[in-house]
Amino acid sequence: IKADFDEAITKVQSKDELEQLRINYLGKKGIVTELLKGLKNLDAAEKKVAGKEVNLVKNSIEEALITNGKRIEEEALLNSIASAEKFDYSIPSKLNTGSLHPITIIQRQIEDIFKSMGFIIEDGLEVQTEYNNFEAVNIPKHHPARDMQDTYYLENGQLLKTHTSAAQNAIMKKYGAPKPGETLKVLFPGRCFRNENIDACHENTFFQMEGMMIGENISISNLIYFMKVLLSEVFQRDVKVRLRPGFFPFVEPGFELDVNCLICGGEGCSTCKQSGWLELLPCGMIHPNVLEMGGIDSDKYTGFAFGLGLTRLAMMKYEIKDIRVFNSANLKALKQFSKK
Ligand code: FA5
Repeated sequence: IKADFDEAITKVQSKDELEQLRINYLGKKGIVTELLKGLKNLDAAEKKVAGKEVNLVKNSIEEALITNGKRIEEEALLNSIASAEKFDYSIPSKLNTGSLHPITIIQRQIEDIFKSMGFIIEDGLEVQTEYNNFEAVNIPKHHPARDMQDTYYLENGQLLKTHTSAAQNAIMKKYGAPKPGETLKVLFPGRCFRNENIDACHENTFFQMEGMMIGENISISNLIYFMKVLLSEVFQRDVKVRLRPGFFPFVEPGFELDVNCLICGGEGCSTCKQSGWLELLPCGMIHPNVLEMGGIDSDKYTGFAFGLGLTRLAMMKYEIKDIRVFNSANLKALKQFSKK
C-alpha cells in the first residue's frame, strides 16, 4: 500500500489531485481507513501487530500529504511570478523613470529661442574630414592655429571634430546664398573632442552650439543683438559679460565673449581658474575666405558666426562647479535639473 501511495504522490501536480489522493487513502472509505476498520475482526495478538503496521503507514501517508502540499504551493507561486514576468505588462513598475541630461535641457531651450527667431537647426557629423574641420574654415595645413585644438586623428586620416565650425562649409553648400532680401540663419549644436588636460572646466568631450547668419547687410550690431538675446533668455537675469578681441582664422574681426563666473560671483574660484571670468561665446564676422569656400560671394554677402561653449553654459546656468559631472554616471547629480 505504501509503495503504491509513494508512486502516486510523485505524480500529483495540484491541490485538487492531492485532496483526491487523501480521500483515496484516508477518506471515510479510503484504503487505510478500511484496513483500520478490518482490525476489529482480528484476534488480540494479530490486532496488536497489524494495528501497529497500519498506523505506521497511516502516519507516513499523513506526513507525505503535508510536505507535498507545501511543494505544490511553492511551485504554484513560482509559476505565477514567472508568468507575470513574462506576460503581464500592466503591473505598475517600481523602477525609477529617466530624466533629461542637463546639456539636453539647455540645448533644447536654446534651440527653441533661436527657432522662434527664424533659425534652422542642423546636425553636424562627429567624424569629419580635415578639410571640413580645418581647411574650409581658413586653417590651412601647418597653420599654427591647429595647435589651439589638440586633435584626435583616426587611422583612416579623418578626425573627431574639434569644434562645431566643422559643419559651416557643408551647411553653406547645402543652402547656398540667401535670396535677395532674405537671410540664412542656422544653428548647429554638436559634440566636440579635444585631447585636453582635464580640469574643472576642460573636458576631452564637450558640447558646443554654433550659430551662423548670412545676408546682404549683416553687421556686428546683428551679432551683438543675437548674443544679448541668447544670454538674457538663458539666464533670465542680468549677467555681466565682457567683449574683447579674439583671434580665430575663420572670423574677421573676432571676439571673445566672456561671462562673469556665476559660481563665485567673479571673486575667483577653481572653476574660472581664479580669474572671475569664463570664456563662453567666441564669435565674429565670417571671414571672406570661408564664405568663398562655401560657395557664397563675399563681395555681396557678409555674416556672423558664434561658437557657444554649451557645456560651460550649462555649468553656469546650473551652478555646477566641475565639468566632469556631465560625463560621469552620477545620476543623483544629473537628475536634479529636470525640474529646474
Ligand atoms: C572654437 O571652437 C571656435 N570654433 C568658436 C567660434 C565659432 C569662434 C565661430 C568664432 C566663430 P574655442 O576653441 O574657444 O573656439 O571654443 C569655443 C568654446 O567652447 C569655448 O569658449 C569654451 O566655452 C568651449 N570649450 C572649448 N574647449 C573646451 C573644453 N575642453 N571643455 C569644455 N568646453 C570647451
